[in-house]
Amino acid sequence: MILAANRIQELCKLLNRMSYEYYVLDQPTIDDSVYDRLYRELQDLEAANPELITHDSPTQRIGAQPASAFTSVKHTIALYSLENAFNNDDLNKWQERWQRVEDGMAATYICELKIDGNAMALTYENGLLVRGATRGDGTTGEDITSNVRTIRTIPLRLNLENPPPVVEVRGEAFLPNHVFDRLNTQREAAGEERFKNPRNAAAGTLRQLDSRKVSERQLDFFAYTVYFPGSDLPEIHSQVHSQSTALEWLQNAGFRVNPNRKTCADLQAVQHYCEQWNTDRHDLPYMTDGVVIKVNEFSLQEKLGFTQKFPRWAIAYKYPAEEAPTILESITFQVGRTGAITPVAELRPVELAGTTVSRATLHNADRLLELDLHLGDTVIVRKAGEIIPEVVTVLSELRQPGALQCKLPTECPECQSLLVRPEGEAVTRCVNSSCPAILRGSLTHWVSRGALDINSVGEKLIAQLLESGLVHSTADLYDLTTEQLMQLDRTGQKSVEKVVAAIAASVEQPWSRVLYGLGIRLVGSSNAVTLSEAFPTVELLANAQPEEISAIFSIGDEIARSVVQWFQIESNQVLIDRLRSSGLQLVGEDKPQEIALTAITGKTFVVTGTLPTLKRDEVKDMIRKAGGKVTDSVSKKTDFLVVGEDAGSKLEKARSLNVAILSEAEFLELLF
Ligand code: 3BD
Repeated sequence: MILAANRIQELCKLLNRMSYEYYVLDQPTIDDSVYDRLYRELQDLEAANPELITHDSPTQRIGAQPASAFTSVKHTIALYSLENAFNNDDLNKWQERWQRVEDGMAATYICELKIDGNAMALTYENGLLVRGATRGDGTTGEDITSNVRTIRTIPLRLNLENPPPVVEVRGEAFLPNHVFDRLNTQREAAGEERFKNPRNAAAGTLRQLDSRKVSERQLDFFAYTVYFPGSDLPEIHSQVHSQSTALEWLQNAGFRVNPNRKTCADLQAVQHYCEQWNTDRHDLPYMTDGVVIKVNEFSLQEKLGFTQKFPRWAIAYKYPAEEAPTILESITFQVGRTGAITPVAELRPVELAGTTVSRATLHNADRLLELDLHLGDTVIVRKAGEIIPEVVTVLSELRQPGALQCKLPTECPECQSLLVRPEGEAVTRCVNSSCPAILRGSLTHWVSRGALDINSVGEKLIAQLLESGLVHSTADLYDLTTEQLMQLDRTGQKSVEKVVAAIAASVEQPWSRVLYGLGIRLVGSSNAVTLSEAFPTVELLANAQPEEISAIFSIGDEIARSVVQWFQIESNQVLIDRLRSSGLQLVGEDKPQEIALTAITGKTFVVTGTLPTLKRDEVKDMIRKAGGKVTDSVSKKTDFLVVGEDAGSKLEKARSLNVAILSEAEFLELLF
């Protein structure tokens, strides 16, 4: 019995330490599988000796029975609210105000990220977590101890030798963004309503009556306040005399404390911190909606005291709202250069994150249908960081009776041809290759910086060229004359000559840029570089099988299919021919010479078996670089089989088809 008691105690201590290292420090020192085994040993010992189960055992994080309701609890120390500041001016006024009350004392500030979660109060008695409660109205909250116990970053026992008799800890419980995203994906799949934001999802989770469900949600907690009520503890008060030392104490006791806090010597440094985190916060794995600024020294905090609602020594600097309600006035449908139809919400203008927003994307047809928008609806728009404004939700409760439902058009708004929605895709497309909108998009893309980079051809000129009928395809750009351009409403001969010269100069742009400029779906600038290196001429790419394309590292099946489909379209083949006649680079930069010199150009290879010195991938790379093709299987079209040891069925097939067979040495001879 003594043995079991000892072992249980040691296991609890060890497992709690491992859990702390894993969850709070994010630095596990022992493998998960070891944890699992020791955990199971503890479970077995506790099952055999239920009287030895302790309150801080890691097996006791999840309650056995769902609660039937939460009881309310009165906070012995009220949770205050925070005054809000929305700009530097508000911060200056706040400083002036508190300095009028208590000037002359040296003060520093501490800035903490304002976690957008749910405020909690935790009580520890003799080091053990005995209660967890919601903030409620600040005076009375709900006892959610069983749920709080499931949060892995909240210690069940303080990590201290001699804990004070009573410790009250306050902090913010929150749901990390990736957990929120996954949760919403799951809810959507199950036909349940999405949570609006991580804070609501965390609140909903904390009010769950079944703590087993809470445990699955992976809530997290940042601690920011500690009280030692009821007793005078000189040794503690000499150690904890400011907000920054309090946070250190919390960290030592085993809590997760936000690492991005900063002490600031003056308000200017505070303002700089706020500015910096206004951008940097978008890279954090959790939501923050501002900064809490506190006078650091407790002695000064005590002198300043509280108003009816707020501490005078703290203020919340709130970032401009990123979401706001507004009215949906209409929907327009934009046609992109790939023909994709993007519904755009035209909105009553609203101030958001420092700019006026009057349009927001609805992304695609699916999203439009999902939101079930009606004209005049009240919608919530969001603009976060550099992100394009988007419609997040609709407040359908506020819908006017008889409001018209927004539907997807069946015809292209620009060319009236019938729209197509491929099975299983969220996107509806116009597939008319001479649709003016697609043409406009294609031209804009062609002249863009990453593609042919023809700076002097802008949106306005493109519109003129299309309207006048001078241009029907990107290839037409290269046939434009000064005289034709002079007919357009342009400034003068000089600028027209500049345009013609710029277009003419663009024929020197490398093959990779031309390929990118073609605007093939999924072929962005880096895929274009990869493809142009693997397929040094347009013929090689145009004649490639999807497997040959997807065999290239970093090029997937879908990209390969998109490329093959593009080259199958006759108008695209005509385009390539015309670009070639205009002198555009459809061949890799210094490849022509190299290709002319080898017997590999245009030939199809299969590589099999273990080669004496080279890796198969190296050989394939060399073949592609020399203008040859590589495929996976031997067929009548195969010109050469490069073989090593243990070749197998490919060698037999090559023999039966009379395909030339090369050893590594023979291959190298052919190459050089
Ligand atoms: C945070 C008050 C004081 C102790 C009062 C200064 C208002 C929510 O990260 N410090 C923080 C955070 C919140 C805080 C204080 N420090 N109060 C703090 C806070 N780092 N979010 N809050 N709260 C907590 C609130 N909650 C719901 C409804 C009304 N007010």
